Amino acid sequence: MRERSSVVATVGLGANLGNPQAAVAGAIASLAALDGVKLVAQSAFYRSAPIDSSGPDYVNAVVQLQTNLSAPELLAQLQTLELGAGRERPYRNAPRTLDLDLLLFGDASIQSPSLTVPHPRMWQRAFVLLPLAEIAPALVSAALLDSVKDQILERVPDGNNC
Ligand code: A4P
Ligand code: MG
Repeated sequence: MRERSSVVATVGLGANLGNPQAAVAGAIASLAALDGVKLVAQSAFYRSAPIDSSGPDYVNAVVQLQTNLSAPELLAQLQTLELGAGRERPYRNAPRTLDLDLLLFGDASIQSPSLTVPHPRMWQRAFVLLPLAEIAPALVSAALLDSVKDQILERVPDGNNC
């Protein structure tokens, strides 16, 4: 069988129920431990008020993974981790113990009933763009960052992200 080529996937993590920092830190460790996945970059953690949502403040981070999984395979792994963290979906944008979004999959453009990549709302959200700019500055222009400057984000101090 032909070896599957590897891709850099970008994943956004968020949580605002339970212990959000522990949930995000635990999810990063779980992603790094997946078969066929290598953690190649990890942003700091950022705290912000819910956008188009409700409940306690969110903790967000962005990671880059080198993977030979396909995009649907990686999405399935993300959803398994969400369920393992007690994720429930009572309504759209409900507060959550863990949200793992596949933001980018190499330079792929994917539109299927269960997967849209790039994630359609990522470019409007400071909680995605600031951490992404930290680990992949070439992907985030100054104009994009300027367009979300009214969304207040607090960087969680280093050493305090677990
Ligand atoms: N799906 C399609 N494309 C994707 C993708 N690229 N990544 C499908 C992940 N899933 C994708 O997802 C619903 C369905 O989307 C999945 O079954 C999958 O097949 P979901 O996570 O259950 O639903 P959701 O939470 O309504 O959607 P999503 O996309 O996670 O919501 P948003 O738009 O990202 O908003 N405020 C702050 N400060 N921080 C946050 O993290 N998050 C949200 C969630 C709102 N406000 C926030 C934050
Ligand atoms: Mg999601």
